Amino acid sequence: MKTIIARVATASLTVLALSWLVPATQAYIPIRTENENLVRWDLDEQPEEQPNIIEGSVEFFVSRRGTPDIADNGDGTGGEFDILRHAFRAWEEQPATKVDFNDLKLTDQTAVSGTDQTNLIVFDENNRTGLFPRGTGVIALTVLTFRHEAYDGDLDGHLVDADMIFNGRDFTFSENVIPTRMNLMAVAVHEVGHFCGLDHSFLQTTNPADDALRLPTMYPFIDFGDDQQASLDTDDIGGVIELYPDEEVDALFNGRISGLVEIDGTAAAGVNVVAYQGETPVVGTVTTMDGTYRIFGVPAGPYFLRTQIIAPPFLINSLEARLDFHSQYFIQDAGIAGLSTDASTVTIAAGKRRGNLNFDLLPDSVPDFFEPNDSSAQATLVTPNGGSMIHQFYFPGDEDWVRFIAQGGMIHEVVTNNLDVTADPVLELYAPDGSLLAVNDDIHFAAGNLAARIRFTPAVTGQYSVRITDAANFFGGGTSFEFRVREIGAAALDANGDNALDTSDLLLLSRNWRQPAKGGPTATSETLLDLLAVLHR
Ligand SMILES: [Ca+2]
Ligand SMILES: [Ca+2]
Ligand SMILES: [Ca+2]
Ligand SMILES: [Ca+2]
Ligand SMILES: [Zn+2]
Repeated sequence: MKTIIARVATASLTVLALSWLVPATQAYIPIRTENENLVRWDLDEQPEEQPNIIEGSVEFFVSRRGTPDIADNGDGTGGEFDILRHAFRAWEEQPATKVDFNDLKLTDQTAVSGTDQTNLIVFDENNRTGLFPRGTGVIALTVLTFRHEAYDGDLDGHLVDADMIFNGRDFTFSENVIPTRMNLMAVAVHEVGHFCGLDHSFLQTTNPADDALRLPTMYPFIDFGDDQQASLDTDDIGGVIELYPDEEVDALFNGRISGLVEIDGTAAAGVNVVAYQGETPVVGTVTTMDGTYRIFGVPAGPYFLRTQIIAPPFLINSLEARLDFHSQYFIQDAGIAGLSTDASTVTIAAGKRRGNLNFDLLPDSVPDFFEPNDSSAQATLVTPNGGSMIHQFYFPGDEDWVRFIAQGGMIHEVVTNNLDVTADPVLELYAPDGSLLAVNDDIHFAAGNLAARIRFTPAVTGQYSVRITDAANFFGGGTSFEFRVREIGAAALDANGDNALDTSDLLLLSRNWRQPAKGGPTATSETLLDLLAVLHR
């Protein structure tokens, strides 16, 4: 019998605590061995070598006791058992990945062991596993045990055991979304991501639907009654494709991106590289020790690539994060700010690989191209609907000024996004005559979204200015964020007057169209088409 030399990695899911919720951008990260090989199941392994892989499927057992929180049929069907089935299915049903799981089997076993080669799922109601000390806040844990060999060892990183333990003592799990309970599906889909070999991802952006943060499944925090992590994002899917690609299917939909990141000419590990469509981060990853990165599962289409500073090291035990750089931007000839060549549009075609997409970044001790921009006289001129600028505060009390020409009668938005670790920007908007028009600190503080946003409709065309400061006067590495000026559309189409154009305006206008007010202007079908065009721009 073969001796298993194993390393153990644990990854936990923690209750979302606002004081901890430091918005930072980070993308999917596969767990790696110290030799940087991927930690994953070898689906080709035979049962005599690896008893929990049977004909290419990973086998797992669930303690017959389940959880008392959710009613089931008593025979391993219904309730929590079906939720766990669906959680595994959420990953294996992704077409571009080969990862596959057997249907769950029931067991009387409740003892967790990383060396028994039995993948066990158990709800721990009294901390008999010893994994949940009082006050831990940890909702669930996945303990991975994998082989450890020399760098070129064929077996380095092969998973041999994965156990998933839910903290049933401190948390009540629910089948539905209940504000005081943990949605079991959301927690389980996250844990199955670890079971596959994925680490946490911090990719986040403002969700236009409710101004809360939109998070991938592998985000390490979850709140009571929140089920958004039950459905996989493109970022999660990119991770599982890297681990278990179905090359043929993947090539039908997705391309891949790779390159090298250097800071001041030196290879940089632990730097986030993220592919954006428009202003939305879609998928990304983190550079390895030699500064290279590979992003899998990039849906065909045009992208901007950006480097981002990743989350604070206390949240990441596997990587030395680089926090001391900024992406490069440049000022075009006309004095208008633009993206630098490191963020030119990259078009990804299905089945194709784009290599050598390299970054040479400046250390953050070098002020970015927009500095000095510390007064309205030094404000950087930008065009609405241009790319995002990445700003950072360089000294205590640093302020960044931006100016732009806004057309009268058009709704505009000045907005920050993708805040780094300690950034908490505040926006002040000034009229052409220098008077203060509006101030905003946080889009949605209660939901943990510290980004700032102001929407307004200028009566007349003119030059408006924005002063950006940090709410806590923080500066240096970790205070970067994106800033953008958008022209949203004509205020005349904003039927409900909320400075946004969306389907509620469409509904109001279409109602007007069907029932024109007597003697008033009649909206035409042409107007509706115009509105649709604006909405989909
Ligand atoms: Ca086990
Ligand atoms: Ca400044
Ligand atoms: Ca803020
Ligand atoms: Ca509206
Ligand atoms: Zn986790």
